[in-house]
Parts: sequence; C-alpha cells; structure tokens
Amino acid sequence: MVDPEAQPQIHPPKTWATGVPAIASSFKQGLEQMGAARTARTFLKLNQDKGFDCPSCAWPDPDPEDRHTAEFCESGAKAVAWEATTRRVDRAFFARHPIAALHAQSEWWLGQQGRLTEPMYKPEGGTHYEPVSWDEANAIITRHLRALPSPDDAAFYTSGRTSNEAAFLYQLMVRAYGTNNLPDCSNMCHESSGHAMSEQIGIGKGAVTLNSLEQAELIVICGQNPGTNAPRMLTHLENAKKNGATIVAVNPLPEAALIRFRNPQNVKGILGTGTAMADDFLQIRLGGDHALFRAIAHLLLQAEDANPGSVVDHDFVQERTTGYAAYKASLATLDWEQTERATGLAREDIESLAERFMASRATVICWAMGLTQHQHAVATIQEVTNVLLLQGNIGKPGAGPCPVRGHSNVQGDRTMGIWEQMPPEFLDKLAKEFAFVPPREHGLDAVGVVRRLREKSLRVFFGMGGNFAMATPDTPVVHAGLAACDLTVHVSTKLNRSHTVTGREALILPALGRTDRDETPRGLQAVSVEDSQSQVHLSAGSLTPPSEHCHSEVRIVADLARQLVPDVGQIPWATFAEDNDAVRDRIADVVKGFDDFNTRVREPGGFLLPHKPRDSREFDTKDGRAQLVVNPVQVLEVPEGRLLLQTIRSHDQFNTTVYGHDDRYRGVHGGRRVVLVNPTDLHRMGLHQGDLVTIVSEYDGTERRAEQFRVIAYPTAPGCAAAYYPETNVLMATDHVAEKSNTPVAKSLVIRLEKA
Ligand SMILES: Nc1nc2c(c(=O)[nH]1)N[C@H]1C(S)=C(S)[C@@H](COP(=O)(O)OP(=O)(O)OC[C@H]3O[C@@H](n4cnc5c(=O)[nH]c(N)nc54)[C@H](O)[C@@H]3O)O[C@H]1N2
Ligand SMILES: Nc1nc2c(c(=O)[nH]1)N[C@H]1C(S)=C(S)[C@@H](COP(=O)(O)OP(=O)(O)OC[C@H]3O[C@@H](n4cnc5c(=O)[nH]c(N)nc54)[C@H](O)[C@@H]3O)O[C@H]1N2
Ligand code: SF4
Ligand SMILES: [Mo]
Repeated sequence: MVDPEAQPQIHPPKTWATGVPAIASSFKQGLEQMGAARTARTFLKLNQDKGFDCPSCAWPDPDPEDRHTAEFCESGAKAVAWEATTRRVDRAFFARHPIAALHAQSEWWLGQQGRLTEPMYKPEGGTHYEPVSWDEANAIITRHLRALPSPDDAAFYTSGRTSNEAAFLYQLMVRAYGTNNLPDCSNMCHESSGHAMSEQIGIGKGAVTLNSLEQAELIVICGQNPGTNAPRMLTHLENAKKNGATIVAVNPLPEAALIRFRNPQNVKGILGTGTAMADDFLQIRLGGDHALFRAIAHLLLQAEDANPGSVVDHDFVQERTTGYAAYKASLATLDWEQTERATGLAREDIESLAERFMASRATVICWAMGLTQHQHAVATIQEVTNVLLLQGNIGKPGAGPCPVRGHSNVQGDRTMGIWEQMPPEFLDKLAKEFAFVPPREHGLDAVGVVRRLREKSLRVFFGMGGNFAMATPDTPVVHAGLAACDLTVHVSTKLNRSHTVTGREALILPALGRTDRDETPRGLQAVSVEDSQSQVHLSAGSLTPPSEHCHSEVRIVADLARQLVPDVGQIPWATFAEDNDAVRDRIADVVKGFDDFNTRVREPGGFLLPHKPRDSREFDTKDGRAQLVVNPVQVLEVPEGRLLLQTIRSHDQFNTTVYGHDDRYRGVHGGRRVVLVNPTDLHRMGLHQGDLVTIVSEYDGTERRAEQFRVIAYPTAPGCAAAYYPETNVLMATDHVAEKSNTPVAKSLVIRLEKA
C-alpha cells in the first residue's frame, strides 16, 4: 500500500465513459478488499429486492422486474468494496499508532486500514485511543452533555448515509435533549435546491421519476458529472435518447460521460462505440447559469410575443402560477453583452438552446453541485424552475426539475427531521407523539457550527457518520475549533480525518454499514432509505459484521438516549434499540406520507412518497400557486490575472473518502494535487503543464493558500480552473456562502496561481 502522492501523470481526457475498464475497475477493488467469494456474494445483493441499497449515491433503482443481475456501477462497487473489506482496525492498531501519527497520514491511507471494530476513547491528555465499553462511552457522552450550560453548546451532525430509522431516532434524541443543532451534509450540498424550490413550488424535492425521465423530449444536464457521481443515470439517459430525447450538457468541463457513453450492462455497450450522449455541449463559465437561464426565458417570451400561444403554456401559467406579469416585464429586454460575459457563451449557442426548449413538449432539467455551490445558487435554481414553469414542464410525463442528490439517504434524513429548522407542524406532531416539548428556536447549520468552532465556543461535537473536519470550509479553523471542544464523538464505519482531530476527550463509535447483517433479539432487521426521486425502500445487509461490538446506528442512538434522556417524554428507547418495525410505526404517525409504513415498505421496490406538484400540479406555497420569481443577474467579476476555481470530485473518491489516485475519464493518473487550467490562460500567466504552484484564494481581502499543486493544461472553460476536494477546502472562506441557503461556495473561488 504505497500512497502514490508523487507526480501525477497526464493523459488526454477520455471522450467516452464506462465499458470494460469500468467493470475491470469494480472487480479489482472488490477482489483486493474482500476476496473472490465475498465479492461475488456481495455484489449480487447490491440494489436487488431483499438485498441492500447501494451506500454510494442516491440514484434510484428501476422497478424490481426491470433490474439486471448486476444492477450497480463502478462507483457503487467501489463503495461496497470499501465498506465490506476484510481488513480491520482493532485495539492493537490503535495501540501501535499514536493519534498524532494517524493525523500525519493521508485520507487515502486512513481509508485503507479497514473497518472499525470496537468503541475507542481518548482521555484528556491521552496520545492514543483506548478501548472502552459501550456503557462507558455512553456515560462519558452523557456526563459531558449534562454539564453544558445550554444544550445549544453541542452540535449533532449527520451525513447522508444514515438510514431513515436511525435519523428519526437521532433527531428525536437531540430534540429531547433540548436543541435543534442538527446540521447535516445537505447544508453543504443541495440546500440551495431545497430553498429555491420550496419557495417556488412548495417542496424541495425533485419532481420526476425514472419512468418519466425516459419520456422526456429534452433533457438539460447542468452542473453535474453523472459518469462519476450518479453513473446509472447514464443508462436512463441512454433509454431516453433511444426514445428520441435530445440531451444538452451545460458544464465548464467536457465530462466524458456527457459526451459519449458505453453501457457495461449490454454487450454492444462493452464492445461497440457506445451512444453519443449529448447533442449539444455548452461550455459555460463558472457561475454563469443564472444569466443563461434568464436569456433562455427572454428568448422564449420573445418568441411567444411574435407568435402568441406557441411557446408559453398559458393554461398552466394562468391557472397555476403567480408572478407572470412581473416576470415577463423583467425580461422585456436583455443585456446581451452582460449575458455573454457572465456565461462565456456565444449568443448563437444560447439561441440554439432556446430553440430546443421551444421545440420540446416535455423538458427535464437535471442539476447537482455545479448549480448549488455558488453565491447566487438559489437565484440560479429559481431561474431554472421559472423556465420549466413557463412551458408547464412540471407534473406531466417527461418533464420537471430533477436535482440529483448526493449521499444515498440524504433526502430521507431530511424527511425524517434532520434539519436545524424543521417547520412547527413537524415539531407539534413530535411533541404529541412522544409527550415532550421540543425546542422551537432554529439551530445551527453546518456553517453555523463552523462559526461557533471559529470562536471556539462549541463544547461538544457529535458526528453521525461523515467527515466534518474535511468536508467543511476553512480547514485549519475547523480543526482548531474541534480541538478546543470538550468532547468530539464520531459514529463511523471506517477511520477518517475527523477521528484524528480530537477534542480534549474523544470517542469513536463503530457502526454497522449497509452490507452488514443486523440481528437483534427480535430477529433480523432491515432499514429504509429514500432515493433522489422520493422512492422509499428497504435495505438489509447479509455479511457477518466486522465484530460483535459494531452496533447498528439505530441501536447506538437508542442506547445513548436511554442514558441521556431516559425521563423525557414517553419514548420506548429499549424497544427502539432492537426493533426497527417499532421505529417505523412511530415514523408513520409523525412524518407525512408514511402511513402504513411497515406494510408498504415491504412491497417489491417499496413505495413512492407523495409530491403534489408531480402528482397533481398543486403547490403548497403562500397562495397555492407556483411562483415565478425575479432575481437580478450577478456577473462574477474576476480581477486581472485571477481565475475562478471549482472544487470537484475525481472518479476515484466518494467525497472525503479517497479510493485511489486516478481520475480516469479526465486522464489524470497517480496524483490528486493538480489544478486543471485552460491552455490559453496558462499561456497568458506564463505557466506550463507540470509546473508546481501554490493556489492562493482571495476572498473579502483575505488570502488562503494551498501548496504544491501541479498545473495541468485542460480543456475547461477559459478563465476557469478545477481542483479536487477536500485538498482545496483550505481555500474556502467560512463566510463565503450562498445567499439564503448558507451553502459554502465551493464552485467559484477567485484564485491566483503562484509559481513555487
Ligand atoms: N463516485 C462518487 N459518487 C458521488 C460522490 C462522490 O464523491 N463520488 N459524491 C456524492 C455527493 S454527496 C454529491 S453531492 C454528488 C455530486 O455530484 P456532482 O455535482 O456531479 O459532483 P462534482 O464533482 O461536485 O461536480 C460538479 C459538476 O458541475 C460542473 N460545474 C461546476 N460549476 C459549474 C457551473 O457554474 N455551471 C455549470 N453548468 N456546471 C458547473 C463541474 O464541471 C462538474 O461536472 O455526487 C454523489 N455521488
Ligand atoms: N470543497 C468542497 N467541499 C465540499 C463539497 C465540494 O464539492 N467541494 N461537497 C459538499 C457535499 S455535496 C457534501 S455531501 C459533503 C460531504 O460531507 P460528509 O458527508 O461529512 O463526508 P463523507 O466524505 O461523505 O463522509 C465519509 C465518512 O462517513 C463514514 N461512513 C461511511 N459510511 C457510513 C455508515 O454507513 N455509517 C456511519 N455512521 N458512517 C459512515 C466513514 O467513516 C467515512 O469516512 O461535503 C461537502 N464539501
Ligand atoms: S448509480 Fe449510484 S446508487 Fe446506483 S450503483 Fe452507482 S453509485 Fe450506487
Ligand atoms: Mo453531497
């Protein structure tokens, strides 16, 4: 296991995705980590009815009768191999490695050591983690939390892999303890989508299903790299294409999968040249999408004026929306010079995309982090929704907004109440169901927690999964703030950086993963998850757990709650600890759309949650109509000699987990400290491929530095650069956030490159 951090090798970017190398890569990872028998056994259960849900992304599964034997992709296989590894991190490992030595290792190395096997504790002044019993661990947490002047001095983070059942119990415990400090990874991810869409259509979730997607006439994919981050989406795009859909990619990077796709699940896909995926590729400048969609709307309205009734769906707009007149007035004229500057696109390219909108009777727009992680993200997503609403592209087959979620259950966790600002109706129901008084004041979101860490005023940090120390902005500030806590606790499957950035005392609590069998005195347990398109289904692992001391997240929460809040309300924690059906019965009482949960979740494929705009074109907004909203365009101005930097995922990582050092489709091999820059910009800056540079970000008069990056000449949009996360989180400023959603800006940092 050599950490090949040395000099990366650069090959030309690929112009197609998947096919044989993807299959080879999946099995290589599996065989290395698990051996042949376990690999075959595990992969055959992945995403199958009565099997387990892929722990990687949130892309939905087809109906059970339409599933393949291998209903997964390379990314899913890597995530499974990573979790189901036979390597172990036990007490001997922690005795051998002082925490400081672990801290010096890379993310990749930490992730390679294997599964955590028992609770570990770092006492005050300790240099090593030491074994501790579950009872003692819970007593330590309880002692600290009870000693706090206010429950608001603790924060309880959730990453989106947590099951519905565990998430529901977790928020219940935290609210019973007395705080709404429930930040989650969604705060850094699709918060902007949720915020934008809730205001406009009354719900923050996507409004298309897989079947519907395949009936679209036009699919626009903005700010998303599905070939790496939601690979099976490509199969459905390919089907849509076979049904006659036009696909347009809007991206600063020519991502391989958006250009050409080889489907590994059919023989022609393996051998043949594949499907040309995108009919058009608009190489947009970072942050230019708001201006692009304003221009599209302008052109649609202009065409409508020229030929009334030809473009706008007037029945829909009149009966179901508010704000048309003001919206139309705001688009009477368009500043084309500003539009071209903001988008980096030529007017003809925008006009030709507008024509595709006009020609389509059913349009889907998909997006991910390329839209959500900008200062103007909420306005951008609202403009996307405006354009869909104008043509009535919601609540009919083949049409609608399709935000593609990240973590496999990030959407479900939110549905279960993991949010620092759950609405009063939810809290009322919780209060009634469990006979206690939940706190009403909004809690801290992820950036709120970072601000408390910055002022060193947070006392206890509790992480339900995830890697808060690396996923957040301003890495050194976060690390110093965590180190100043009285106690840090992490419920995890594997070692990561957050375990090496310890509070005065620290705990690691080992959890079962999706692949593990969960057997309690009440029998085998299954959990449930909600995918990106609101389908809820069961997931049950079948592998023997890494150790008898690994507990399910459900049990971890319930056992802690029995010590922490035994007398708050009437909550049967002991039953919850071993019976997920009992938890689901209570979710059915509290959470909308979950009636008869235990029965419906056992139907093959589970059940679809209600979604008024999708199901009946009804909108839970202030006036019961969808809102067309006006937001002024902002052009990201970049001073001379600077670039806009986006921080992205390579093909060999899952967020802060680094599986390997190749980014195959982009042609980067053997290293991650690289910055991709357009050749004309390099030439202008006097830099050459392979030069070693320091990336310096400039925000609000402050500078942040990331050293030892190699420059790669890459066909990204001019004026733009790209580098991998989390190595570049040191460049992000805590206060640089999206308006309204408070999401850290990860996709448009003003930077300069200094030759080392
Ligand atoms: N294998 C794998 N799968 C994953 C993950 C992973 O790390 N690895 N992470 C999961 C998670 S939590 C998430 S949120 C998703 C993330 O999925 P993505 O959003 O696809 O992930 P990113 O790598 O952040 O890629 C952002 C994409 O948007 C483009 N982009 C950036 N800025 C702009 C812009 O201003 N305009 C436009 N039009 N495009 C832009 C980038 O070039 C890139 O293609 O993936 C999930 N799935
Ligand atoms: N610069 C920059 N920063 C970003 C982003 C970006 O694009 N650029 N993206 C943001 C986004 S979209 C997201 S979602 C966040 C992600 O932030 P997080 O969700 O906090 O980070 P992950 O890397 O997904 O967390 C991985 C860890 O989760 C633990 N884990 C894995 N499986 C399980 C499980 O089943 N149970 C438990 N208890 N633990 C488990 C493992 O210990 C693993 O190390 O990062 C954000 N940060
Ligand atoms: S598309 Fe996402 S959920 Fe499906 S197998 Fe691949 S990584 Fe897993
Ligand atoms: Mo995410």
